[in-house]
Amino acid sequence: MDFLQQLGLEQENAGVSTGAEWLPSTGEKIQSFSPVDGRLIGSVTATDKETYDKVVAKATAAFKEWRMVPAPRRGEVVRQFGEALREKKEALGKLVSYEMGKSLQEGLGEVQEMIDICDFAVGLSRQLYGLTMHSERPLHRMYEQWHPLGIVGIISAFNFPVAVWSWNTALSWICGDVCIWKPSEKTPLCGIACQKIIAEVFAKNNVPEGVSCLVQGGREVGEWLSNDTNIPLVSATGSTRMGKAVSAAVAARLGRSILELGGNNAIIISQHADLDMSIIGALFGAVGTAGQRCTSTRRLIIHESVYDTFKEKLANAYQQLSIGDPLDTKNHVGPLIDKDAVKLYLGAIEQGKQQGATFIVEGGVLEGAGYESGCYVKPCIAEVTNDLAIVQHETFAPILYLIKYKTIEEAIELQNGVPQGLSSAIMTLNIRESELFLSHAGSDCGIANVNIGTSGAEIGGAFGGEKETGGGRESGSDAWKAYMRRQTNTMNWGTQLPLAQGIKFHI
Ligand code: UN1
Repeated sequence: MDFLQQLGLEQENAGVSTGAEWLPSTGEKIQSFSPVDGRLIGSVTATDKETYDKVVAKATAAFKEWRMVPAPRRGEVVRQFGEALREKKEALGKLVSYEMGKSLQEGLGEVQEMIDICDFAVGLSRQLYGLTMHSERPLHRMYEQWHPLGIVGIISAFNFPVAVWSWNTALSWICGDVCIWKPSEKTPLCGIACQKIIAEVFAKNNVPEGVSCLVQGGREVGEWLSNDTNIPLVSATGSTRMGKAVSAAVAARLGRSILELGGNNAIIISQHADLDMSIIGALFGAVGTAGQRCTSTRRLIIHESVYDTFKEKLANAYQQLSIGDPLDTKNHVGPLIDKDAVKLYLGAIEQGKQQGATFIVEGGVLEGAGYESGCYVKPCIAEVTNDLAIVQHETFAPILYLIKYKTIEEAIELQNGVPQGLSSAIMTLNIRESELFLSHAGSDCGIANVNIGTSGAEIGGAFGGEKETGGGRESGSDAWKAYMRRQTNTMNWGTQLPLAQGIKFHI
């Protein structure tokens, strides 16, 4: 386990940090067990309220300094962060794989997303553009500026334990904001490793303590962040249930939130699809990361004329999957995050059966050598109708539902007929179908793809979705605007004070 040492991880770690400084706290010890082999990797100490308040005070003071650093200079620090990640890519990718359970390729891919968002943010640090407008009054000028917001609270999930933090921090930092991050209590060591990497970069650049803060803990710590009027923006990734609680708490104090919640993503497989290509898209989408991406493919909506052929090809492909240690690159599917996730997976299969789902590839928990952690499960496939309660619900596991359709309009209705709205795709070589799918009468999701699957979005686009997915956008495009406050400025350079809307006011 060289990577643990390379990342500076100890058996017991302080969990709270404002940068180079690690703060003692009296919170509970969170133990991190690997789903790969069930071994204890290490522990961290959660934050208590008093220590949390110290972190907020430090971050508040740091913001006053950091916001005055020119944005391109902040970008230069983020560039160096990207360089540090390039050096640590192998070690951090292994930690992600070992602590979270995704394949090593995907662990490395996640660190690559961090590197990519740093590159994106560096360029952006010279492009935080506002518009200029023509004033209706003579000798006046109007324009808008984007100013830093303050502290950004980041609540991230176990499934992307490092990348989601970096999407938020890389943008926040170039925007002049400071961050307080609460990683998932299921992947606390990923949090420690990232904080150590950034602390080194910040120290070299004399960035004040408090620009990158880490707090550890469960729901209670998330509630402190959500209710804290010192924190103008909370960016939360996780379940819809968690998102609703964060959203309500932040809205009650009229703060802002960016919510990136559950998906129930479908691929429409048309009769005009390249079926071989569609198999790869569907397979990776459904079983990649053991079905634990918010963009994982949960439903396949297949045209009746190709339904049986596709079903057979897919079931064959499932037989080829090797399930096991995700650090061994010959395996396709690793474990679920923990035994609670296994229970939810089994519960969903049971409920599916009760509600009328017919399993054509059976699920189950794997036992025996290599599966000692109890977290390895078989990816499974069920034939269903879209209205089953279990199909309407996001289960974070490799359970794939097949649904049959007759017309493209019906397929789009089925695709949209769930409470969530994150990612969607159509496999077709027919341009009328693909254009309809992408039109305003088409997919209602934040992400809509043609001839690729639902997962694996690039960082350059805005990432997020509609309806119960929460409406937030992170990462690329102009998602940065959510991390800043817009100010409209009107300048009068004349000798009169004309009022807008033609109002005359004399004394
Ligand atoms: C998530 O699952 O929360 O599009 C993020 C993807 C990845 C990000 C997923 N780039 O699958």
